[in-house]
Order: sequence, then structure tokens, then C-alpha cells
Amino acid sequence: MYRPKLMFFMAILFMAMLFTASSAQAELKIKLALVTKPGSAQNIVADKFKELLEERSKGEITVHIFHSASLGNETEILQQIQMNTVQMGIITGGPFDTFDPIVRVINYPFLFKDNDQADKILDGPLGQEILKSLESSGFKGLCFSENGFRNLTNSKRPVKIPEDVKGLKIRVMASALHKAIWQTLGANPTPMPWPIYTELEQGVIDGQENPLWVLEVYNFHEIQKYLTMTRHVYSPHIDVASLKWWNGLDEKSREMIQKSIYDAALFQRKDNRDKDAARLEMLAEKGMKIEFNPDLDAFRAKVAELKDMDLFAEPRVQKMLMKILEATQ
Ligand code: EAX
Repeated sequence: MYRPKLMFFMAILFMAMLFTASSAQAELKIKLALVTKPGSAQNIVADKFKELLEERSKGEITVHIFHSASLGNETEILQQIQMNTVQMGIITGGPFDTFDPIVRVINYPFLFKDNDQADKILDGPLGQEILKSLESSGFKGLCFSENGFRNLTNSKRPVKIPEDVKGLKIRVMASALHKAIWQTLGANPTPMPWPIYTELEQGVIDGQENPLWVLEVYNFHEIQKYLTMTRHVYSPHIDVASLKWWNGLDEKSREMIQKSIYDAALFQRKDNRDKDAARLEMLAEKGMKIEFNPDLDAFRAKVAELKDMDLFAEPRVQKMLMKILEATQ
């Protein structure tokens, strides 16, 4: 029996299925995760990346940002990126070093003299070599944006010399290197994932160390009286993708993603640096006591022994550390 209505209906259904299949293929969705809140350094990178990539791909690629640790802490996000249940992350250098110890090299204390030197090395061949080596643990390292130079804050006393740090309970990132730095300086470091406001407020910890934007965005001036401009570690973010996912992308999408994240990183680094002077003024106004000239030579001397520690014992890590120390002389 001929049934024109049914045939017509089935033809429409078939076309609708075809259309859905082809548009599903054309549109690429990126889940991007980070642990800090809107207004943070990581979010500024993510927002810019989303804006640039969606514009450049004419909406064929969409970026979905999961901030404020809604998908877990940085360690958990990295695990999800390895599995490709999350495609990208803006992750601080610290917690990355349990996945690949080579990341310790760029978090080495007192490594970079200033922003320009950090940019030159991280954007140059050594930085690229480090990003490339992350492939062995399932990551595609795309580029570096920044947290910035880290400074010590605490609620107990002014800190000018390493002896002042003695016994302070300092929260550090989940990183063996960061823990070792503060142990060597005589503090009592406790690794803890982000965020940490409550722990500081309740006195579980006396202090923490982070770049100036963190004090502003998280209102740490309310609960931390003393700030010391130690600039002990330059803290990059690694803007990272799942290698599993990356390997399945076409060349055109890869290029657009790579270029957009790098442009976003350049934008964010400048933005962060441009705002630092005003942040210091604001923090002083809010009543923080700021030590501008700590005895950095003394701090540097204390942590010099770190390069001989087991943390850097793996030959490829040791080799990279030597190269980067030489390049930053
Ligand atoms: O980016 O965990 C940390 O101390 C990070 O620097 C923090 O997420 C701010």
C-alpha cells in the first residue's frame, strides 16, 4: 500500500537526522576548568580565550568555562584532562609537578629576575621544551600565562629575614617543591588545595604566599596583616589541553586554539602587571603592613641547596634545571 504521508514524514525525519549529525560534527565544544573565581588571573585568560576563539571560529568552536573549582581542585582537573572528560585547564605550576617533575624547574626559587626574563625563557625554546615534555604524561602544553611573582603574607609578625619565618604555619600548594622551599626556610608548610580563606581566617594556618592579585580578589587584607615582597617564585600557569583530545583535532582547529590561547596569555600577563602598582597602594590603604625590602640575599642563600635535592634527581629534570639556571644567570 502506498502511503505518501508516511513517506513524507520519514523523509523529513531522515533529513533532520542528517542535519543533526553534520552540525554535531562541525561544532566543537571545549570544557575548560580552573579553580579560582571570576576576576582571577586564570579567569582573565579563560574569558579572553573564549572571546577570541569563538569569534575566530565563527562560533564553530565554543568554550565552556568551569571556574571556582566546580570540577574539583587542580590535581583533580589535571586527572580529568588526562582522561579527556575535561579538554582544557588554566593550571598553576605548583600542583602540576606531581604529574611531571620537570614543572619544578620553572617554579625554582629566585629563578627569573623580572617579567621580561620570564617571558623570554618561557616563550622561547626552553619553555617549549618543557611544554613538549608534558606529552609523556598525557598533556598538550599550549603556553604559559601567569599567576605572577609570589609574595609571603601572614597574620603573626613582620618578616624581613629568613629567621622571622621560623615556625610560621604556611599554606603551600600541593607541590613537593613548594613544601621543600618553606621547610628549608624554617617554616612549617602545609600543602592544601585552593581556596584557603577559611583556614586563614580560623587560624589553621598563619600565612600563605601568592601574587598580589590574589590578596585583592580574595580580600586577604582582611585576615593577613603582614605582606613581605619576597618574590621568591615566579608562578606561571600552564595553559594545558588533553593530549588525547588534541590528537583527534584537525589542523585548522588546532591552529586556532593555539593562537587564541597564546594571545589570551599575552593579554593577561600584561593586564596582571599593569595592575600591580595600584594593588600595592590599595593593600597599604586597607591597613596591610608591607615590607618592601626583605633581605633577599639571605633568603636566596638558604634555598640554594634545593637544586641538589631528590626533587631534581631525574636526569632529564636535572639537565633542564642546569640549562635554565644557566640561561637566567
Ligand atoms: O591562583 O593555589 C594557589 O596558591 C594558586 O596560586 C591560587 O590558586 C591562585
